Amino acid sequence: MNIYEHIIHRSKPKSFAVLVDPDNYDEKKLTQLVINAMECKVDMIFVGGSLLTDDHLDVSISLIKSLTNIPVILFPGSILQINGKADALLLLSLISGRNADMLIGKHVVAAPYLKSSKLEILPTGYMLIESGPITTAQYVSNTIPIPREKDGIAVCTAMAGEMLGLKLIYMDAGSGAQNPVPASMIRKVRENIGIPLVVGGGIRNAEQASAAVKAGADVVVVGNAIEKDLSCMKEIADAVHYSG
Ligand code: 1GP
Repeated sequence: MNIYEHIIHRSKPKSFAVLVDPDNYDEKKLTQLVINAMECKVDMIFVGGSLLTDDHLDVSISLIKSLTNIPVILFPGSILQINGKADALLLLSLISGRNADMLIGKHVVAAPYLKSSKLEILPTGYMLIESGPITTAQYVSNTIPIPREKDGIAVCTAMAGEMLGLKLIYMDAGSGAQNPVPASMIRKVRENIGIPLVVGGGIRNAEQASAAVKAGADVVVVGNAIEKDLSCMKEIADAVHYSG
């Protein structure tokens, strides 16, 4: 079973993904993270960032792969973050924005590299949701996020993404967001699409993770909170796995 089939067939429990920004982990910290991830039954490790400034991506993926069988999925902030040592790649089309490069341009450049890699490609409708102060993802992508009270825009955007043939919808408040994606918006999007829904950005505790799952998230992604305090991984993982 490939990673997408695994997500599709797994209605319960929901999946928990930890996001690793390679700039923020050294070898010791990343090793500890992976050990904890195995103990907490983390389902996927996302690797990437809107803006990587150190050249740690390759070495980080190699280290994770040497320690665990948890699938490693690239969450690329740019085409520089393609790496064949990972298992899969979220091919993100930034459908909440109107930046042609992020919708299709970068994908054209990346296509031949992706085709010759063994990466499983996960075509993903990526939606940035307003979350407070401007996030790095919003700034770097040069796009306006969907206003957090405009559920209708989010629903229509996700529906269009599904109709275009995208296989996942990822609603992201942005890494380190002040506020996570509102539960009401997650619920309305969930009610109107049939493909799996990934939700992340600004989720810092079990309560927020549980709210996302109860609203309909199939995959919950947490990066910053775990980066800051590894000890919160267990309760967030349990909230995702047991709230559905
Ligand atoms: C960001 O959804 C991810 O793209 C995770 O966000 O780092 O805020 O948990 P955090």
